Amino acid sequence: MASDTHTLEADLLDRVAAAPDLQALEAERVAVLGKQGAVTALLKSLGGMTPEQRQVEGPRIHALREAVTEAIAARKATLEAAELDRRLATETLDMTLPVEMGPQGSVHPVSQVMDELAEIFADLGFSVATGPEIEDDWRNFTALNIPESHPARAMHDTFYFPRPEGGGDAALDPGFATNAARMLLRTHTSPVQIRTMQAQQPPIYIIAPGRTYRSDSDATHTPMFHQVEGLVLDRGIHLGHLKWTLETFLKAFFERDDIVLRLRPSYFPFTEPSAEVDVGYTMVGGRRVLGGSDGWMELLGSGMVHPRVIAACGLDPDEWQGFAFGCGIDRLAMLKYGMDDLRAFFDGDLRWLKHYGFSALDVPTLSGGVGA
Ligand code: 2NM
Repeated sequence: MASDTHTLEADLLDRVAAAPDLQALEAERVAVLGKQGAVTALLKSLGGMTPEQRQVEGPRIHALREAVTEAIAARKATLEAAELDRRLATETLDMTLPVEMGPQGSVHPVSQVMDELAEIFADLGFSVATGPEIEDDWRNFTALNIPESHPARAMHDTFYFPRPEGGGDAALDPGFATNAARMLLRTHTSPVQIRTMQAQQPPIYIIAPGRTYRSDSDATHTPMFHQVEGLVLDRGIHLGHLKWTLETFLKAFFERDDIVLRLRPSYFPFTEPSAEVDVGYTMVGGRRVLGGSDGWMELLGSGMVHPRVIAACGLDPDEWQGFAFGCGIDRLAMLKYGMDDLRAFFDGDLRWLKHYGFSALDVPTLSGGVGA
């Protein structure tokens, strides 16, 4: 019996050591230690032995089971280590490959158009000027030759801040009208032009894009909207410069050579003379497309800067003349990229942004096309 157990043990250990893979080893384990296994059968045979036999055979059989169990565990560890080595060697991951999902998010059409404007006007020698959205009454109205009685000052148009306690009115610009220091949300970006004229000597060639606010809300008006205004102040500037600049800008922006402008006499307090600028359009499949001149749509306001505005900024209007213009950026974006509901611009709807947004890498350049 003793030599039987020894022979069996040697045989089993050989087979365990020879198991080529984890699957074969598991089959071996079941054949030896499973319910019908060889060693299990030996353990069962203990029941039919006399106590004397059991005393001798018991420890041998248990030792055999112990030895085989250990051998299987050792072989399993070896095979698992080999399997891991094999996977590490074959399942390589190239960390230099681009990630599967590209960058999420997109550039809002308003931002895209602002970048396009900056690019087009930079090519004409203009720089971008910015200023605060919270302004004082003087820079937003008075300096622009908008008298106290002007309808634009009516409470329903302008978002005013409450007057400071104890009436600190004259604190900001002492010497001006008592309302001068009253704070408000700018109703146009013109105060940026005022700040620029106050701060630097001409020649001045700037555009001022940014957020503006008016207490107005319907299908075509939002309380916050975006404007771009331009200002040129130099010697000998006349209406011809204004028309050429706007024509050149619109041709570049809409990427068409057949853009036609029509200047209509108009009135703004801050320009004299003033002109409404209409752009010709043609009907294409029931849609108005800029270019040609089947009809006219009003797109910009403009004019020669009023001498009183130049003087209010501390400059001599006999020495410096200039033109200015303004238009809505949101409207420019709608016309160029075909959106029809202004309110959707500021809803923050991810599906809308995904559809109308631009890639962060799609930077407008004159050489690459500003409408790309
Ligand atoms: C417009 C139309 C016409 C304008 C005037 C000025 C300033 F500061 F130079 F006087 N800035 N912007 C202007 C002129 C704006 O927007 C429809």
